[in-house]
Formats: sequence, structure tokens, C-alpha cells
Amino acid sequence: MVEEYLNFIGGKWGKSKSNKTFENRNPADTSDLVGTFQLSSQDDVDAAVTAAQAAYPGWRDTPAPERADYMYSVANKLRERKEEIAKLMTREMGKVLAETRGDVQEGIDTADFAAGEGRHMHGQTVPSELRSKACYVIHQPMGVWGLITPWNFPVAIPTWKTFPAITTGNTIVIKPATYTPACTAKLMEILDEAGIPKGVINYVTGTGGVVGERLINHPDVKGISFTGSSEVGKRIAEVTGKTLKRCSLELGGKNGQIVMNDANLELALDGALWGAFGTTGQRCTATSRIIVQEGVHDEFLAELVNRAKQIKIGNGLDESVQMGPLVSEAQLKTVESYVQIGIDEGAALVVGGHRLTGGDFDKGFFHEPTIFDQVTPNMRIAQEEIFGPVLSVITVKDLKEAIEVLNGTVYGLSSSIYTQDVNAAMRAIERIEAGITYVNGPTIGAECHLPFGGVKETGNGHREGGWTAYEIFTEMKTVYIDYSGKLQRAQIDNK
Ligand code: UN1
Repeated sequence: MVEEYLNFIGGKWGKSKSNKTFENRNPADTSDLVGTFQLSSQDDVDAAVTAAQAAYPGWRDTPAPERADYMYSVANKLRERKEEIAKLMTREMGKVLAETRGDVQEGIDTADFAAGEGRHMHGQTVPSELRSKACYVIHQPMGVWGLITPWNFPVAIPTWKTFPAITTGNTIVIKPATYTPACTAKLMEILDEAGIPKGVINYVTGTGGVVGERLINHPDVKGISFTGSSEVGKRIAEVTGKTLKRCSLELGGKNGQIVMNDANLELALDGALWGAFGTTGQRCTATSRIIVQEGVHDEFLAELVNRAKQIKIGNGLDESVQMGPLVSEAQLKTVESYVQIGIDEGAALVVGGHRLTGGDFDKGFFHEPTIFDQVTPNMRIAQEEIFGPVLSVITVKDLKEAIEVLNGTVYGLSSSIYTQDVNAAMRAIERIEAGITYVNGPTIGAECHLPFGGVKETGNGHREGGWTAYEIFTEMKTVYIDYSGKLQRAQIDNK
């Protein structure tokens, strides 16, 4: 029996008014149907926003520490169900079990952080220019938020958005990616079982074109938080810009790892392989460019190729597998088309480059880890986000050129430098244009309690993750209290 998943609106699971569903299949084995999901209509979104609005005043007035208390129970329930959800996630989007467990763990950590943060939510208190007057800042919830989440982190990213949004007193409507609605349904189940009041969280599945569009256009939605492609992000910014709706965007990346001549090459190799081929290259923080100094190019590349060939590819439910499939046929086709673009541009394909076929591979969307050498900084494979296991190697003379190349794309999410020279590392930290810089670590693996986000076309200045997420979902109010008993005029000479 295939499970039919329902929408969750106002504390009740129910079918879409459209009476239509869509299928979600395992990308490692398309004969495995994960479930069917509601192909929701605008009416469903409207019902969810109405439910979220109705729940808002009661939730807003609940003290923040009390709201945050639910997060202890959410964290524990996620811990108990970690293995079950990780397995479902591997079936749903393909990444290997070690990584899907990590994804759920990121959700647990985010819940733990939220549980404590409800007792912080600091505002500042500062002195006044005037006597007998107090000045301070408070953070207030905003109302209903629309959360639109991607498929590559089906639990972690929904938790990054949901937990701070509700802990700060907002109510939400979440639309998960159509490739990963099951994991988000489990998250909703857990939040509901933890006792979050009805209507505080609402879940509507369906397409970006219908559900997403209605959410971003809905007049009663106060803010949109979106993680996904720069193309969709720009559309959301345009629509929300018209009504000055708040919008937080985490978009594409073309992350580079610099490898200097003096780097610990073992470390740099481990970092490059994990950064480029972890999650089959489908992280916005994935390493898609190696920027290597000429003195170590040959040695580094030879070993990189050697190790890339040894990566075990297959169904992520097999514990010995290191790299799973692409999430979909469309994503596989994108990868194949970029391999052709790289060849046509004159880059040297040194390993991989093909879809895997034969035996179990025919059931899913598998592609070899692929490395191009002799890539020049302006080639499309060095500029455009591929979101697959394709790594471009660019050779540079020195640190200055390495940083120029690293900065030479429209994106600026994650970055990394491998060197033993503290001066080079500090120079890189100073000059790299990115939201995140790692020294002697890969471009992936950001920790949930620190600000996460990027510069340039990677975002619009917000940082989800850490304490900064709590600022995204709140309005600041500056409070002045005059207890002098007389009119005191700021900026006018009172002396
Ligand atoms: C993403 O790819 O959208 O830093 C997020 C990392 C993960 C999150 C990635 N913690 O790789």
C-alpha cells in the first residue's frame, strides 16, 4: 500500500481542494514509490494562511520561553526518530544514510539551539542623551511567514526556518520542495505531537508555480524565507519587493577551494573530495572549483583523480555506498549537459563524465564523479552552478590570482583555503567575497548555530542559522520612556 500524504492546516491533516495528487519516487530506484502527495491549489494556501492568522494572536502572546519549551520535546522526538527519518530521506532524495542522518542531526541541533534562544532574544538597552529617560530595543513577531524549502536538506533547512520563525512568535505556512515532501510531513507530525498549538504550523504541498506563487503574493503573508536557485530567488524578490514584504533568500553558489603550494595535501584532498562529491555535489555550499597553485597542481590532480575513481556509487540505503544518485532525471540531464559544455569549451575531462548504466544503475539517476582540468576562470563550468558531481580545476600562479579567480563569479556563499601560512590565510579571510570562509576545511559543513548565507547573487543580506535567524523573523522596536515628568526635547538645547 502506498501512503497518501495529506496537507496539514489548522491542526488537521486533509486532502487538497483540487482532489489531485502527485507522486514522489526514489531517485535510486524509480520503481520505489515513496508516497503520493497533495497537488494543492491556491485555495489550500489561502486556507492555510487563514489558519495561521487565526493562531497568531494567541501564539504571539505566549511568552517566548514557553514557546521555546516545545523545542526540547521536538529535539527529543527527532532524536528518537532519527533513523526512520534518515531512511525515508535517502529513499526520497537519494543522499547516503550517513548524510541523511547528519541532515536530521542538523535539525536536532537547530531545535536545541531554538530551545535556548527563546530565553535570549536579546534587545539592547542604551543610555539616553537626556535625564530620566530610558532607551531600549525589543524584537517583536511579525505574523504569518511563508517558508519555501529545497530538496537537498529536507529536514535541516525546514528546521532552520521553522524553529526560529515560531520561537520568535510567528505562525507559518511551509511549502516543501516537490521532491521531498515526506520528510517535511514527518517534521510537522513531530511538531504537532510536541503540542504546538493548532494553526501555528501549516504544511501545503504542491508546485512552486501554484503554491509558491500564491504564498509570495498573499497579502496576509508578512515574510517569505526561501532557499533555492538564484533564478527563483530573483522572482521572489521582485514580487515581494512590490509590497515591501520581508524576504530572506539563500540562493546559488559556485564555491571555490584554494590549494596553496604549502598546503597539507592529504588534508586538501580529503576536503576537496568531500566538498565536491558529498551529497552528489547537490549542496549550495558544494565545492565546484579547485583553485590550485601551479607548484602542486600535478601531484594534487593525480591523487584527486585516483581517489575520485574509487568512490562507491549506488543506492544510499546500502551503508557501504559513498555517493548516491542525482535527485531527478532533470538534474541528471543538467549535469550531462554541463559535461558537454565543458568539453566544448576546451576543458580537459580527466575523470568521469558519464551517466552510470547497467544493472541497478538503470533504475535511477546515477552519474560518475567528474573532474575537468585546464579550466579557465570564465568558462561556463567555472561560472555557473551545476548542482552535481562536477569539479573544475583552475591553476593559478599565486595567492593574489587565486583570490581574484575565487571572487570572479556572481556568487559568494562558501569558500576555503588550504595553506599552512597564517599570513596567506588571514589575507584570504580579508579579501574573499563570500559569506563563509574555511581555513583548512572543505566548503561544506556549516554548523547550525552560526550565521549562514552569502554575498552577491547568493542572497539578499540575511543570514539564516545562528542568532541572526532570529532577527530575520522579527521587527525591531525602539522604545523611549521618559520618566522626568516634563517635556524633554532631543536635539534641542535643554541646558
Ligand atoms: C545547502 O546546501 O543549502 O554547510 C545548505 C553545509 C550544510 C548546509 C548546506 N550544513 O554543507
